[in-house]
Amino acid sequence: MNAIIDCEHEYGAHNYDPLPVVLTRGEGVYVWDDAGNRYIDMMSAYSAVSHGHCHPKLVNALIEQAKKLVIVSRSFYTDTLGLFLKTICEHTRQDCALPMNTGVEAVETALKAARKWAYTIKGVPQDKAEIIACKGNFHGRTISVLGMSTEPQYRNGFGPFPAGFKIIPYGDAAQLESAITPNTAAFIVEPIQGENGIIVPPAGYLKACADICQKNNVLLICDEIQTGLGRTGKFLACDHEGIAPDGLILGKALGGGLLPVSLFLARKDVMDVFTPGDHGSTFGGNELAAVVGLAAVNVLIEENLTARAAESGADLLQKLKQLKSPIIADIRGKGLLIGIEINPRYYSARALCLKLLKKGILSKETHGTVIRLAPPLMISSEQINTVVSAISQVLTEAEQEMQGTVNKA
Ligand code: IF1
Repeated sequence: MNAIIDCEHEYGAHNYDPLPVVLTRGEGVYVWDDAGNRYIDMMSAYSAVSHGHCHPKLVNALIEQAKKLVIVSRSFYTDTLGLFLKTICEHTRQDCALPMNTGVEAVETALKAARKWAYTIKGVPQDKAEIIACKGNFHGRTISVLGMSTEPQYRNGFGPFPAGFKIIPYGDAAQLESAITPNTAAFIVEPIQGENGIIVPPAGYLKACADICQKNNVLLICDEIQTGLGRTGKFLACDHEGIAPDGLILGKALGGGLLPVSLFLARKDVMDVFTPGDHGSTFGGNELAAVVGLAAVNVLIEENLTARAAESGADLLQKLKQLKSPIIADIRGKGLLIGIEINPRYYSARALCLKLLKKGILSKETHGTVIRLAPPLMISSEQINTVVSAISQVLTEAEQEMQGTVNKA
């Protein structure tokens, strides 16, 4: 293991601080390390592997298409992109979609659409469009998207950033209303803030924001790159509040855990601001991505993964809430997007993740104090029980260590 880690350390940028494990194989909820140890993956690659690792139907779809035609550029039509876009528009009740690759590329697409819609449809003066985002947001790491970020570490050393963004607190619709001006193009928001620590806003927040946006002719754009595609127990997290945003961003699991596939979806009048040559991407909407993306949506439906996420998530949340420990500050989430907030005065979230690793559970802390639990959506109740038992054991170990230090003191 060490030689592999040393090699990555020597030749790779140090932009991550991985846990000390070298993974070599994945199947469903499980991954194996280079010593043959098996782990339950509670990270699913930040929700990109909702279907489970190396899903046979998705891998076969990829292999068969890879033998036929992979990419010809958008200079030509292909026989799969239309069906993929039609299918995802029907499931999300959006009029049309623009395919990209990574999540942040789809976010950039959304920002460009919102600005051009503001200038050409709403009548905002050129270069005066404002886009409102929330404190604690995470929409990706390009320099323009970081223009909205409030996280010092993601911004330090990378300025200057483009203008045109306004930040409001998350979870308070009244703050949105008071931030809107005649130049406001859009409000971009995560239905649940993932990176910020699985922050679930008050019930009714999204609906209130949707009403405020409609009243003020402001586009509501929901970033469902992490919360979408069944993760929170509904096809979209927006569905919990029965709203259909004016713009929607999908990514991660849309690629079936096999390759990057993302989309910006929107109302027709918004998407129609793009004219040929306005925007594009070499790999955006390639034949392979369209086939895998379509298969990912179909498997999500066929295997009823959204309902399973709702049921398993409720089961996991309820069992976690029964764990009583001073180390736990809060347990929160929706569906299979759950966070355990650790009280930093008592223990470190990363240290607990290292203990969980030794017990065959893969997880990772986010924002320093929150342990993210976001497994593949087909996790079984037995596997959930194994995870809860391991968490209970590591909490007990941590408390004994704390007690030990108290006794020594
Ligand atoms: C990292 C976070 C999770 C996202 C939302 C857009 C993007 C993401 C809501 C951009 C990406 C990833 C990025 C990855 C870690 C991971 C992450 F902690 F960074 F925020 F999941 F919570 N909108 N999130 O969550 O999509 O361009 O990456 O495909 O950058 O370390 P991307």
